[in-house]
Amino acid sequence: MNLRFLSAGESHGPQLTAVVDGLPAGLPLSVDDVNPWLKKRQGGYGRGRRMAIEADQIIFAAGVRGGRTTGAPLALIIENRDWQNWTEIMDPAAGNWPRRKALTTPRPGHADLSGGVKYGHKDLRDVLERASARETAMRVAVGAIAHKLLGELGVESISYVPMLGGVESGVAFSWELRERIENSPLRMTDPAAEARAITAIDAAKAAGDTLGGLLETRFRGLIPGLGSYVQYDRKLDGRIAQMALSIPAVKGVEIGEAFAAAAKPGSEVHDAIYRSEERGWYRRSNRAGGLEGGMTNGEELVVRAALKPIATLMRPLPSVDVVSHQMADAARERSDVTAVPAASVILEALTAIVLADAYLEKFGGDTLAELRERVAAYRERVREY
Ligand code: EPS
Repeated sequence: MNLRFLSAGESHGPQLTAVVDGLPAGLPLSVDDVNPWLKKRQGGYGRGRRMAIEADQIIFAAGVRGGRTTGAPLALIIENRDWQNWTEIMDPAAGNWPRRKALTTPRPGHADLSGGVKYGHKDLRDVLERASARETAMRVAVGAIAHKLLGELGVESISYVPMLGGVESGVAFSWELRERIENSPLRMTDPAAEARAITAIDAAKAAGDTLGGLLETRFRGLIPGLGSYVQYDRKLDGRIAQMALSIPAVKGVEIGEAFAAAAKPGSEVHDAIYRSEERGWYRRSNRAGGLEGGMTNGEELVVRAALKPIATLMRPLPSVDVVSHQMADAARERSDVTAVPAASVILEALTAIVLADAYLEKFGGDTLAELRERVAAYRERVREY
């Protein structure tokens, strides 16, 4: 891995922290490259009261000087405003049992039970604080930086919601709809579907229920040949799928038209190859979603993921108390009704990390200038191939 990072931080602890290693020196970088992503991730109709408390801002604590990366590891911080209300409960010093706000009734579909069994916690807050999707704020910050690097290499991206709570968008994606998507409370292409999905979210909220959906991200301007077919762990589709499935509540990933293609003959699935002086190598269809043989093929990358409904239900499912072993309703925590629009932004950001890593793997480069030269030379070779 060329672009490496680790994050730490609890949902109601003082802050989220990350160390990012492997970025070239000379990448222009300011908080304005990251904060709009954090804001987008916080948005979307159907989010809970927590998002009214937070206003996520990135702090560069190392690795950036004078608006540029230095080549040293980046240290990133996002403070949790809500921590002010949790200082006693989250205090690292030894405390009394039972703790205030201890959680002992695991939520079906959440990490609570398996995490408690695994780490021996009876206050399941010790599990949920880290299992919380709050953690994705920091990964989106890392993704925003990866996206900035990709932008320098001529790559652009988008994310949107093709379906929420069973309400499908009736308007096919196109890049011209970018502004509509960015201004939509659900990141949907279709205003009519959006209105119906908002009604569905309101109904789910009234019923104490939650909704899932589909997320899609696209990247264009990619070179062919990122990733490799030669070894299983170098295949880019596998690397993207791993990253996508690491988003809390994502349970399925699709590249291109994979699930529909499974029912069709090969002649209707594969994308015929063309070449012209003007366009170089190209396809007239992109059912493969930009990946063949574990490598980019130069067409648009299309990644879709399925997000299950959030596990915290205000009208909870049956569960068993881990202390008393009596049947009890699953825990109710303040939560979102749906986070599908936010998850689409997360999918886009995390895919950007995989792609930035793949560029650095193929081209190396200690400086952005070096990296750009090498990418430009390769593009020339691809044209002539
Ligand atoms: C989450 C529960 C909610 C969400 C949170 C994820 O937080 P709280 O328990 O503080 O109300 O708002 O998401 C975020 C904090 C975030 O930044 O996305 C959970 O249990 O996963």
